[in-house]
Amino acid sequence: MANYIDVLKENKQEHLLNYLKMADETQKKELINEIENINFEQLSELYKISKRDNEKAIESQLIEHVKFVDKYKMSEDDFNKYKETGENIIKNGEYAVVTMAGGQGTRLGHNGPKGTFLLDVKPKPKYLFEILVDNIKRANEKYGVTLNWYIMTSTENDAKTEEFFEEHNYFDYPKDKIKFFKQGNLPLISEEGKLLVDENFHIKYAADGNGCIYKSMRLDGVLDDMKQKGIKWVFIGAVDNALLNMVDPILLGLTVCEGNQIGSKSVVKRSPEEPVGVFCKRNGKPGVIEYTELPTEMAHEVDDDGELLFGESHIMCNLYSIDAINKISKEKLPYHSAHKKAPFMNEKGEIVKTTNPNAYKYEAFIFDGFAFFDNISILRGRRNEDFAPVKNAEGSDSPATAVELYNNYWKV
Ligand code: UD2
Repeated sequence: MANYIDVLKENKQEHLLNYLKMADETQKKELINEIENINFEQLSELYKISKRDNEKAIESQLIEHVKFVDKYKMSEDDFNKYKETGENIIKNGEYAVVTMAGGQGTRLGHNGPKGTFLLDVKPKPKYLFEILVDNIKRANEKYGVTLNWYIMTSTENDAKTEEFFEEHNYFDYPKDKIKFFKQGNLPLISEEGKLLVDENFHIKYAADGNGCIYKSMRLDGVLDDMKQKGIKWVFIGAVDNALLNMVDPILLGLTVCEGNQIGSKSVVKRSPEEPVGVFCKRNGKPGVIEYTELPTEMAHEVDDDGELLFGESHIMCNLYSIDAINKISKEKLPYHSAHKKAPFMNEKGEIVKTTNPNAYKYEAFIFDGFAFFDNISILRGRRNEDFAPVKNAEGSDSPATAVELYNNYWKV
């Protein structure tokens, strides 16, 4: 008896044997290979996470406020000190930028990598990746450098992303200054704890979250490449912010002058329900509580001036010393589960598309890396200068809202 059959039975995944009976020889061989590579210990850990009460977990932690510096309330001396400190590092070629582009654009309804979404901005429509490359080109011009740009993709969108850059000739950016690297995957698990199979008889996996970027940077040689190039400070940002500034000497200078290894930019939360993480200290360490896990009453708590107590929003503008990334890359970040609709093939060979969430997806969150440090520098910016997310097809954080913010900022 093949030992994978025993292993499946021991781990309550014997339903996969029925798919083996249905598959043709090639599909059967591939599925057995996948079964033999399942990390069953991780599988049971992940399934336990989906049963965790996140609100209770947060209520059991000491949650305190985290200090921030408002870019528009600092003294001119401080501003100039941070600016000079940050600009010197950039001019010395010790700065690099990283874009996390492995997420799916599900909420946007865009068929393809999110960075390939065409935003109808003025004077001419631009792809999200094009907006980012223009941001880097402006910094290159200003500081007399050619910044190295590292782009994290996922198994799902890697090929299409690289094809897109080839088709657009890397937007005339020097090709040898752009390096793609891939994040990993984690299995989807049904509500009953079972692995799902797709129409091609493959076990269903999904990208393992932007928190896996640190490990991927180490395993994919990005960290070594940066060290070899003398990079000392690294910005990591999202792909879906039309006002993202990846080269902000004030954020860099503030972090260096405060003697911190990590920094991040914030904006004031728009409303208790805004789908952003909020900065705080968790058990004395810098952290972010994600919108999917922030207890409702905490989200609505206000201070004496009526301001949201948890209103300092994480907007995916994160800064690290190279040593900080190296340190986090060797740590185990927690996984978070999300209840998602996941089409799958049932044991009759039918493709099942549920109207309600039917499975759990698991991700590590980038800001959980902050917990390995005592402090973080937070620079509060302004929404209309720093944050124009493109998340939903319609309504808030949509292409329409991002286009308006972008056109107003660039006064076009
Ligand atoms: C993210 C932040 C949230 C807030 C919001 C602002 C996290 C965990 N949450 O929420 O706190 O800052 O953005 O818009 O970051 N990505 C990958 N691989 C993955 C998953 C995501 O590269 O496996 C990238 C994705 O391409 C994007 C960024 O991470 O650049 C944020 O992704 P998201 O859409 O999953 O995060 P969101 O909007 O739920």
